[in-house]
Parts: sequence; structure tokens; C-alpha cells
Amino acid sequence: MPQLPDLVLPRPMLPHTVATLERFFTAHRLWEAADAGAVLARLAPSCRFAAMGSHAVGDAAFMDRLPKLEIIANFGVGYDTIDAGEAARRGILVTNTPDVLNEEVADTALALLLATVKELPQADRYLRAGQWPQAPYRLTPATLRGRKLGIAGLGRIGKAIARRAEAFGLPIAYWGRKPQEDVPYAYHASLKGLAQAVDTLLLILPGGAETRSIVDAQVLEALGPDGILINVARGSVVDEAALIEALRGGTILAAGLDVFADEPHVPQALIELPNVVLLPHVGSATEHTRRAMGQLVVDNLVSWLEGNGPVTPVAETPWPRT
Ligand code: 8YV
Repeated sequence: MPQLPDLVLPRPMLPHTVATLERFFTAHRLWEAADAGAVLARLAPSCRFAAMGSHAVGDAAFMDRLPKLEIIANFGVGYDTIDAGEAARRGILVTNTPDVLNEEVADTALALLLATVKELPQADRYLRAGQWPQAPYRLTPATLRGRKLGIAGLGRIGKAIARRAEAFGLPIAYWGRKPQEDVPYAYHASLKGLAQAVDTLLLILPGGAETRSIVDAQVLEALGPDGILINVARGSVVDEAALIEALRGGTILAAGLDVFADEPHVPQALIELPNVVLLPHVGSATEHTRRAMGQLVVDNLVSWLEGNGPVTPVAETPWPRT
């Protein structure tokens, strides 16, 4: 049997996805290697393919080590751990997994919003701690009734979130790079302006240098004392220290966070706060959707292998090539 082409896997991926990849490639699991550097050195003269699991870093140093690399397939719609601009300069394609996770992440966003507003995890803990017989759980200070939702980043997932929020009767406003013609929601030209206009701010925009810490003390101040922040984007988007201060001091009311600056590490200060709901980055985390994301990684790599181009190249990747 002819040798299958080499594929580098820097970080774990779903076993099901890896098994599918192995029908087409010889997979090299760097996370299992005693000496990952030696594996990369051995693959350097010929390896054309890489598949990036959660938190795999595809920076210039990584690309330097694999000079024959042609395609980096990212597992996830967000690809802030991959330097797609640098890849484009080197003629390396980057692909991601858009669309297949839109509805799943939107479901999680609404669940997290409801859980935070209605203190559902806190109420669950209260029952389990045996406190109900002494007194009913408190009436929550927050309600969804009368709230105004601001969405930062009205992309495909943002729109799926907005559709759900409409069904809950929430008026919706948004901020993004530019106003969009095909949506009925109010546009704000600045994030601070959006925060001022609403009391519930939901983040679903890309991570990376452009959005680093854009939710700072000023934005939180603008959100105000009834304010609720929901983050299903990237931890890097929020100044975490400012958020902790704002939650401690009552600058805002509460937060629901699925993402953190230094995952999987979560600051103890956040864990100790009563007015936050914390999730371990589970936005897309169902068997169904993760399999679909994995299949899209496979489809991109196999399509490239077979000479048919990438299926879902990212914006920075020049495709079709001119
Ligand atoms: C994934 C995500 O959980 O797609 C993304 O950008 O953040 C999530 O859907 C993650 O990328 C892989 O674990």
C-alpha cells in the first residue's frame, strides 16, 4: 500500500475525527510525542498538511518548522491562535469551520444569558446544599423582562442569537465594523455607545489583536449597575481584571462567561464571585456539532489533497488564487 501523506496534529482532536483523517493521512500526534520537535524535524522536508485542535498555535515559528506546509485546517470557527496573515504571505491556506456551529453556539448563548439573569446555577447549588427547606431561593434582582440586548459582533452566530432573542421579546441593537443593510436592529458606531444604550451586552466577535481588551472599565461603566455581560466569543476580548473589579464593586450586576483569557485556567477571583455564571468553553460542545466541525476539517484537507481547493478558507487566505 502506498504511504499516506503526513498530517501534523499539534493538539488533541475528537477520536472520531482523527480516525476519519487516518483514512487519508498518516497522522502525527504531537501531544503524544516524547519529543515533538524531533517529529517536526523529521516531517519538515515533506509535510504539507496540519490540523489544529483546540488551542493549537499556528504562528510563524510553527510555519518555520514545516517549510513545505500548504494548508492549516483549524477546528473551530475562531482562528485567533493561527497567524492567518503570515500564512497568506507564505502561500499557506488556512481553513476554519463556519456555519455548522451557528445554531449550537446561539443555543448556548441564550442558555447562558437565561442562567445568568435568573441565577439558575446558584439556585441549583442552593437546592443541593439542602437550603430549600429553610427558605425559598431568593427572588432574583434581574429579569429578562424590560431588558435591552446589545450584540457585539453581528456575524452568522450573532444573527442566530438575535433571532432567538427576538422570540424572547428583547429589543436588539448591535455594534460591529460596519452597519448591515439586511438587519432590522439599531446600529451603534462604538462599543461604548452600544453599552450605554443597553443593559445586556453579549459578545460574539472574533478574538485577536484587533479586539483585545475592547471591553474595558469604560465600557463596563457605560453598561451600568443593572448591566449583564455575556461572553461567548474569546476571553481576550474582555479586560478580565476590570471585569472582576466591576462585578465586585457593583459597576455591573452580573456576568455569564464561556471563555477566559488563559483557558483552561480561570482566575480564582471570578470563581469566588457569586454574581457570575462560568462555563468551561462549551459553546459548540455537543457530539453532534463537534462531529460536524471535525468533518469540515477533514473535508478541507481531503479536498486540498485531491486538488479541489479548500472548502472553507478564512478571509485572509487568498482564494481563488490569482
Ligand atoms: C470550539 C470555538 O470549542 O469554534 C470556535 O471558535 O470557540 C468553539 O466552537 C473551539 O474552537 C475548539 O475547541
